[in-house]
Amino acid sequence: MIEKNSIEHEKAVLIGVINREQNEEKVSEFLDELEFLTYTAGGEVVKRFVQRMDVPNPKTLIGSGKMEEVQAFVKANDIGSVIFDDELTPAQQRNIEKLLRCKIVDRTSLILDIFAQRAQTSYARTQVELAQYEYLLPRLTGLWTHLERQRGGIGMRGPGETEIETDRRIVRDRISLLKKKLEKIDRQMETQRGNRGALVRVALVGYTNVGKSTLMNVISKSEVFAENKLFATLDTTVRKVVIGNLPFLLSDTVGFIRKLPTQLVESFKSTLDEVREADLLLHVVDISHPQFEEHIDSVNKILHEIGCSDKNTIMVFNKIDQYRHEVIDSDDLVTEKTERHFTIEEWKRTWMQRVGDKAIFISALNKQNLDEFRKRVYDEVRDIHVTRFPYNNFLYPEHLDEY
Ligand SMILES: Nc1nc2c(ncn2[C@@H]2O[C@H](COP(=O)(O)OP(=O)(O)OP(=O)(O)O)[C@@H](O)[C@H]2O)c(=O)[nH]1
Ligand SMILES: [Mg+2]
Repeated sequence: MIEKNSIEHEKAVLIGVINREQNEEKVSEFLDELEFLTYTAGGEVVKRFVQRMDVPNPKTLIGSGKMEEVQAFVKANDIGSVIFDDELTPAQQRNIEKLLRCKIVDRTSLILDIFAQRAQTSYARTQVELAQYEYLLPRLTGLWTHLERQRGGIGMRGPGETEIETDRRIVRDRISLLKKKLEKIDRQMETQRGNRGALVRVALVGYTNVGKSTLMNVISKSEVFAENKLFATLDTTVRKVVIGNLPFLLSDTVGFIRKLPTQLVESFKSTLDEVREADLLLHVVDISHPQFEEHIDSVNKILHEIGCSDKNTIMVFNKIDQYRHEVIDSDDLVTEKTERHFTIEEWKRTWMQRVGDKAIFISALNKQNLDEFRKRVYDEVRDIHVTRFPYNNFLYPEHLDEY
């Protein structure tokens, strides 16, 4: 089921749609992210097609004129995959496949593909495989409904349906098998988590590629894989960290993304248990990313979905070394100042206003402001510890100079 590097070094084309919900600028941002996803999956984007339309074409998503343009380009340039930012219905996918005669990928299947490539442990692989089958199941139905309709009528129903049923059953059996396998691993991991004792648990969460693993590495002096690609981390790593003389557990886990496929959220349930069971979340943000505030919203949405929105959270704004604000020419009386022109100081003020001392600005890579970060985490962990063990205060020295 898991295909490795299925679109490696392939030439790809991206397709986005401008409508009432997403204006031109938004679509261009979405396609930037889709391009990064494509690159992470091993593909190379050679062209983007964007169409303005309020109602999507039920047959092919984009209009027939635009589709002809894409068709000609695909043929002339040896394109391996055409990647849509919007989710396609099974019927649209089939129709487009017939027209373009190359792989048709949507955002969800692209993300699933990356997860499949990146899954290292058998646990992660099982989770991804489950998500892939969950994605496949309704599409399988669609495929056969199409054939059913084509054959149609009396006499054709029997064998057709048997085939559909057989296919669906195979996939369903596989799904329940994978679920059982995961349940077993879950129980083992639960026991493992239970064995960790009474230490306070802190979890790094955030959008993908914001620097969670890098921060984990500098804080815990460990060697968690970090790179400038999306979803570098799929498995959860837990390390014991000591700040001052206060030990706690820090976990680094899978990054989030806008429209994270629901199948993935569901099958990564157990990986996300680490987040669910944490006493404190460090929500890491890449402040140098132009859409960082949207990223925060996406992460909060997923945290809400997994029942973690009320957790004690510190906002960690990372990559301050890389942040560049746009400067307005002082003679420029026309351009209005927007968030794009905020300096780090201004961002600090706005976020401090929102979350008080629960915001901190650092660079994990250049190790800027890490002492303040450590102190903030220390204070928070200590407070949790004190509430939990009110009589056990031997841990806290008078002077906290040595973090
Ligand atoms: N300039 C700069 N780059 C950073 C900083 N922190 C991390 N990076 C880079 O950002 C990229 C992503 O870092 P990771 O630590 O892998 O990010 P992550 O959040 O763990 O990503 P996923 O596991 O993919 O979700 C790497 O290329 C890091 O070197 C920072 O403070 N400044
Ligand atoms: Mg990571």
